[in-house]
Amino acid sequence: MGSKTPEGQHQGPDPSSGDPIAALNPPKPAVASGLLPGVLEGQAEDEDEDGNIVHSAEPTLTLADGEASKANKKKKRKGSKKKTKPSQQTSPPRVALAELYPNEQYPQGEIVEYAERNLQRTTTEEIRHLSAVNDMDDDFLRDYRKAAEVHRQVRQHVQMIAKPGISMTQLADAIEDGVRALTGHQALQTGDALKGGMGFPTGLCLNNVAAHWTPNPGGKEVILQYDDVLKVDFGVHVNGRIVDSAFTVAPNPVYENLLAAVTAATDTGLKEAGIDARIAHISAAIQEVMESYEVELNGKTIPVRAVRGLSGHNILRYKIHGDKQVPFVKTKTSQRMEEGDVFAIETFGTTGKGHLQDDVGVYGYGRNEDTTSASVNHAPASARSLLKIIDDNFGTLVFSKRYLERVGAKSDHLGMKSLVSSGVVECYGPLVDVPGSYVAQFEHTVLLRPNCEEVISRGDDY
Ligand SMILES: [Co+2]
Repeated sequence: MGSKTPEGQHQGPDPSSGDPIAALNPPKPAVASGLLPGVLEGQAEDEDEDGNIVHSAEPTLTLADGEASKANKKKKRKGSKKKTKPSQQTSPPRVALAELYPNEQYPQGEIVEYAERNLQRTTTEEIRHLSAVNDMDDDFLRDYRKAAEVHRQVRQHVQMIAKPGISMTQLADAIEDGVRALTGHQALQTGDALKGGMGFPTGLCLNNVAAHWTPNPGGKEVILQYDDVLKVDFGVHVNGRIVDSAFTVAPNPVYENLLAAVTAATDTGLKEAGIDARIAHISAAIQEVMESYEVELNGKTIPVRAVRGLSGHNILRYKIHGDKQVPFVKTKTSQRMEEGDVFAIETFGTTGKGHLQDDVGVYGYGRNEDTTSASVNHAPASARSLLKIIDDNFGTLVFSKRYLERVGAKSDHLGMKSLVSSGVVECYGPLVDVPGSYVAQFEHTVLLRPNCEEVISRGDDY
């Protein structure tokens, strides 16, 4: 989910806020986030011939029609340690990850070594100490890796069914049903959605709609066409650890260069990310790569532009947008990435103007954590009851009308207007480039661990 770039203001939480939710993201010194690189206690990891760490046994995919699976093609581990053989994922995906990985050793993401300047942070003693003081421990990595594996397994299915003729509601259902089954949280009982499941409203944005569109209950059905460019942006969270990752589907190969531009731009952002990395430098590098591409559409050569008005962002616990932003265009900022940060590195490229406008419609709602329930003491009863539903089920997670209906509230709840106008709840709407333009997006979540960067959402697909 892209972070809307604020105009001339610094966006971020107020660390002095007395809200209980803020206690989940305590201000921390710029120190450690994770564990030692390599083998964690009790964790089975293998190395291939080149010394690279490879994934633990991956579950194979069982297709309903009995077709052979491609999911285990890159299995190359030479196991000597005893492991429980995981059972198989189904298509559509419905087997909970807890069942596939009974020992909770979820595959790690792509490990990227830092440049030399960080090599001094290597004594295990020091790292153990830093990990301990930082609320980022075994549980943190386990939850993040689980959420990432759910994302990979669900998107594998989505990529299979995202063909011309499918509706946006069918795609959203496929994503949301898959994520809920695999995290093991159906989000039907009060509070269950806070334990695991959707990290934010499922984004399904077509063509010039860059971000923040989702099918709403009762809305007009939208069908994927051969010439469409569809951004699929969804989040999975486990205990508030949100994986934010997106890809673009374009059935017509004429958009190949547009997709190549955003893939290369996002990979550049990931490569440049690191402890102490200057965000201004990363943004400039992203823009340079993105704008070196051009697309030919209807015999016309169109330069790919990096989109303004959206940014990559850091992610906090239960909070998709933290206080740091990574624009896709050269920007003056002295902000740096820090050890322990989690970043969503995403880029958007367009054949249009690159400047986004707000469009009508609702993508989702999110609790403003700087306000307390006291701010609605004088609000209508309907607003107060809705706020209780929101706090009990979503906390500071951004949610859609579909998610609200799932917990039994009306999607056009009477109290919502009052909560939005009083600033207790923020409302997010679609962001669009000029009509006739095409926007593409790729996005990964990366953990800046003490000794390495872990691109947690990396898969065989992207
Ligand atoms: Co995002």
